[in-house]
Amino acid sequence: MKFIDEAEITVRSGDGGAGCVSFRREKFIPKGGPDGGDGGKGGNVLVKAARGLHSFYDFESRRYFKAQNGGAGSGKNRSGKKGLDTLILVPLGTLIKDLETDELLADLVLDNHQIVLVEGGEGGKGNKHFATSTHRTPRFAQEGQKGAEKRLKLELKLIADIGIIGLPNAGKSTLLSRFSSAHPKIDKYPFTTITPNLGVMMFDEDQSLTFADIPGLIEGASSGKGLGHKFLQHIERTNILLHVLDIHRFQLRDILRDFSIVQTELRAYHPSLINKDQVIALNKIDIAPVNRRDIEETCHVFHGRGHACLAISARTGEGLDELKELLRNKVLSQP
Ligand SMILES: Nc1nc2c(ncn2[C@@H]2O[C@H](COP(=O)(O)OP(=O)(O)OP(=O)(O)O)[C@@H](O)[C@H]2O)c(=O)[nH]1
Ligand SMILES: [Mg+2]
Repeated sequence: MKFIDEAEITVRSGDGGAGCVSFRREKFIPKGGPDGGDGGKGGNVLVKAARGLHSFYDFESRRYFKAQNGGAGSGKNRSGKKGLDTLILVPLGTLIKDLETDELLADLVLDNHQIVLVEGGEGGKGNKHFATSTHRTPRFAQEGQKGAEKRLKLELKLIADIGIIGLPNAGKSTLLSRFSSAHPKIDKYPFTTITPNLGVMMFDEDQSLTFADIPGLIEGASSGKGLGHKFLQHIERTNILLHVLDIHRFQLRDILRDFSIVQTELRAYHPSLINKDQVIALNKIDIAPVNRRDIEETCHVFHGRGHACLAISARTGEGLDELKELLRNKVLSQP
């Protein structure tokens, strides 16, 4: 399914139903008093975050959401029906802004978190409310209040525990496919991944880690090179970054250069990304001309910069159990 992380929609709540003008007309009760019922309240438009949704795909085909109007009141003090609410489902991590003012109205990060976007109009009061001792036969009732309309901008910032980052072709998606049941596209060309992939790694019944695999970054991504850097919004909320470095042409200098290209791009997007805990995965060890000392030396450099570091092969599976454990412990030890 197509991945879409921006959408504009219009929501409109239901109008309140009109109050009713009516008088009791029963046999043997001449000159009955007013008995016009109230109009029903208009329906609300609500939004709810639902696990299992990962994109705004549905808003491609529907951009206008209207709740039902309230029913009019009727005689014999019968109130009008309340208008039905309209519920919009969005992925976890959806930000809702007022399109005109850019004001943030909601940030839905928890499953089932629900808010009212526009409240339905109140129903009008029936004529029975307007009877007084001096005016016993009010021939008027209130109109229902009109519903409200809002134009909204939706933005998605995925919720994941770990963001997988690196240059194109480093093996990010291969790693995601190893860690989860996700089936991202994998190929030997750069920019195979063009939109983020989410994957969930289960440890046991109630413990899991969610990974976000994003497109590759290249030098100058922040000024639009490659696929740009806007997709970094999807790792903004992760606590840990898993930085995959391709070491198949093993040269410490090249590895450090690749690393720093990505760091520079992260910083250019937002300096806070640099402060995230970053784990280094030296990938493609199966084809790298290295021995243990080379790896130790390389990892030593990263340790010196405060990063955990492991050599792995996303293809053969080497080192992956160790990496899983490391990530799990890191996530578990977070506040
Ligand atoms: N030999 C070897 N090849 C690997 C390994 N991991 C990934 N590859 C290969 O490297 C190529 C790129 O893998 P992807 O997983 O698509 O890389 P990516 O980082 O997601 O690339 P983009 O989506 O383009 O940024 C594919 O041909 C993979 O089969 C590994 O551990 N060893
Ligand atoms: Mg990929």
